[in-house]
Amino acid sequence: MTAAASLEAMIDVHALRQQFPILAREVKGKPLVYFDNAATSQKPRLVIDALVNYYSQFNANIHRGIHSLAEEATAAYEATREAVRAFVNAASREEIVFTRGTTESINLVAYTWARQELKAGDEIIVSGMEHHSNIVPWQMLCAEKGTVLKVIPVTDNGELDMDAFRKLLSQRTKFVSVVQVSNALGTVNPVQQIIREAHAAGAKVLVDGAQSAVHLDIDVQALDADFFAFSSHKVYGPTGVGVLYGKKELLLAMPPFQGGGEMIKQVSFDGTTYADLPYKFEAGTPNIADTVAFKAAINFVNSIGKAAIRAHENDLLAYASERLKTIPGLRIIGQAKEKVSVISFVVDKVHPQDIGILLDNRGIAVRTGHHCAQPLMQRFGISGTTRASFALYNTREEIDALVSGLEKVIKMLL
Ligand code: C6P
Repeated sequence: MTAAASLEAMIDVHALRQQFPILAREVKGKPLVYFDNAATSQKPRLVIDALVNYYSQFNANIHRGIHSLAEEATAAYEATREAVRAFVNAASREEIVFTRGTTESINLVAYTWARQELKAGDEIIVSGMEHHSNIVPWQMLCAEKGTVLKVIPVTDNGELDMDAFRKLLSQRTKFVSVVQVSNALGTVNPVQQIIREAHAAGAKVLVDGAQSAVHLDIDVQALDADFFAFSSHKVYGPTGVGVLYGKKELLLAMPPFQGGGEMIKQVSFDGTTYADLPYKFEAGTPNIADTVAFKAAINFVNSIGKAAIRAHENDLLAYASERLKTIPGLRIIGQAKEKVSVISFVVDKVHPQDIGILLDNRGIAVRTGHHCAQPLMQRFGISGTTRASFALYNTREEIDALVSGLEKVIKMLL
């Protein structure tokens, strides 16, 4: 048995599926095949139970009350912060800021660090495979400050053109913001190398980990990332919770994001002082319940182990890639050497949306469209793709259902 196969054997998919109540339901009278995991993963019972338990047993506002419920809720909320710290190997819990999601985490950096540090003529580099949430905040900043946005081109097989990246780097480069794993192609980008080279040019780096955190081992210290952003809901956790990791010295020097309760030390009409890290960036009552339940998701992932998850998902990726190639007229967009379990494809003369609707009639959930990566679609000269993204609970049988469903759907549409 190969090392990968032995790791895969460690995942008992059929037992695991029992832990996800939603996987037992039917859609349009057919068993649900959920292949939209890159949009959001399904939640194991442990996470759902943690949410119910929070509201049933110790709901209270945090960091303010001295009564027992408030103390318990605060302890549970802060326990998630510690779990996240360990999950990404940050040096300290002060470096973990809770947000609403990756989008808000990136905006936080744009509105605070970048607004304070960047001036007209400074350059920001993003890549041609970014999600809109890692493009638009920087365009808004450029419009306000006169900074200049540069774009790393994407090659035909869906990788970053690293030589072009090196040519873009200069003394004017002050910030690089790149996605670690493309949501639309599945490409794993060499972010460690990008960070090293950007640092050598004197720039800070944000890594968009929205798609990577669920598949790859994340070690922000080994990466030497200045900022790292991701969302709970793509890591088997609840929606409405995100993480911004930032190096302590950067967070300390940054102005607050939003003003309000929780983020202050002392308020008077003569002046206000701000709370210590990370609370300076967490104004108002946060999403306590979902944050508390996010810890159950992290424990769930840790209990299986990313290596075993990856081995299983890589098997699904290889199997699906081979099977999809047998469909006439189907072209996979994104053939990078390093990929996670995301397959985007187009079919000659067939609109992705029609495929999505007809697959849904067969109980198969895929995502169709531009995947919030319109510049990437423009790069490939297409309006969108059909995307199937696999998680640890998916099976080869489900891929068989996708392939036979696709064959029938394409016949109907041609
Ligand atoms: N991508 C997808 O179906 P939020 O919505 O804030 O949790 O995450 C935004 C985001 C940022 N970066 C990347 C690489 C992403 O993939 C996403 C979310 C979903 O691909 C919804 S468009």
